[in-house]
Amino acid sequence: MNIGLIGLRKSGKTTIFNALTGRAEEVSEYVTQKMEPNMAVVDVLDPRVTELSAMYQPKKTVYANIEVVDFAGLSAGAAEHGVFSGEAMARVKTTDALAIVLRNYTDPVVDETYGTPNPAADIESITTELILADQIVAERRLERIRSDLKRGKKTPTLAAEEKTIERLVARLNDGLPVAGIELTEEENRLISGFQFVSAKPVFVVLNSSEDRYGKSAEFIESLSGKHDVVEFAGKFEMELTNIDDADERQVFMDDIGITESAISRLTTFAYEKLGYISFFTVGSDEVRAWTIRVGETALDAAGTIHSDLARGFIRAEVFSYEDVINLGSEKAVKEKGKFRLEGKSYVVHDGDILHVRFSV
Ligand SMILES: Nc1nc2c(ncn2[C@@H]2O[C@H](COP(=O)(O)OP(=O)(O)OP(=O)(O)O)[C@@H](O)[C@H]2O)c(=O)[nH]1
Ligand SMILES: [Mg+2]
Repeated sequence: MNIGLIGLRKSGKTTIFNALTGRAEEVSEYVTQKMEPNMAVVDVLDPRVTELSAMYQPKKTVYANIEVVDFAGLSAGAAEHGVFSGEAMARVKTTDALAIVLRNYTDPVVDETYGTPNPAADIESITTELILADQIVAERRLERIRSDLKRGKKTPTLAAEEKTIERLVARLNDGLPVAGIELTEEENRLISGFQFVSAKPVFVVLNSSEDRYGKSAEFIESLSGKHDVVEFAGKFEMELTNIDDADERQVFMDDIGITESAISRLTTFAYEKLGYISFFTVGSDEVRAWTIRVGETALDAAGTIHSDLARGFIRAEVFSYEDVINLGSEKAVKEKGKFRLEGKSYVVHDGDILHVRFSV
């Protein structure tokens, strides 16, 4: 999974990035020139993988991972000049979801330039920028199509694309994101090349100062039905990453009511809200976690491991993490009749352990 942190300037994206990844990228209250995004890959330290690894004693244990990308800050009015620079835009397109970081801290220097924190106004302005950016792309495309049609280049595909883009433009004009529009498979294919930014799943990261942390129930409530919100005390949590001792870290966290590390809160939140689950493969060589979407099948899971496994898929042997832990061994799982053979269309559950039989 790949999550992009975006937001207005100085919302605290890099601070959050450091809190999540343990990196030490430069954070500054002053305008920075750096345009290229920071990137880091972080293991998802799923305790189930640790347990399975203790049971199977494999040569290698591989956790799932999340890639976090920290983009340069946007300014209001950015859409006109392109919300993201060329390189950043290419990166944005490869993200699975965008986390919109909102500033909920005061700082004398930052406040002087950007005003006192106003997360409600900021979410509006970011959302508007993303929609505007897509509107510009869609309208340009529409003009192009129309001029091609006029010049007699009429093909059924082009005519179909015109219709689809017209619908998108209408929706964007209404201030609504591409995400949420109902499109047929064919329509989706027609527009997939544009990779509209407002088509991406988004959620909000509220970046609160220590003294504001946990006190934004009203604001979070006001976004309900529109955006899911996860709150971080960015600066505080970034500083926590400098403390090596876990118990000591916990003391600080308890102090302001933080239950788990930033990365584990983000991970849990992202899996749940974006609809991801984990399945595992186990053996003496390797115990490994894989990430797929809710509703994906044994065949999709096989393809996630390797395209050969999907191509030559015969059956999947399936049992659950819970069963193997509760019963103590794979042998016991078999004896209790909890070991199943499933076909291609089996919908994989969170915590399933899969062994794919295949032949190519
Ligand atoms: N008090 C307080 N200061 C914060 C917090 N988060 C960030 N800051 C400060 O705000 C300034 C900007 O933080 P950055 O993380 O660099 O913000 P950014 O969004 O990455 O900024 P750009 O990339 O330039 O848009 C720094 O001086 C941080 O120390 C916070 O939660 N509390
Ligand atoms: Mg930054």
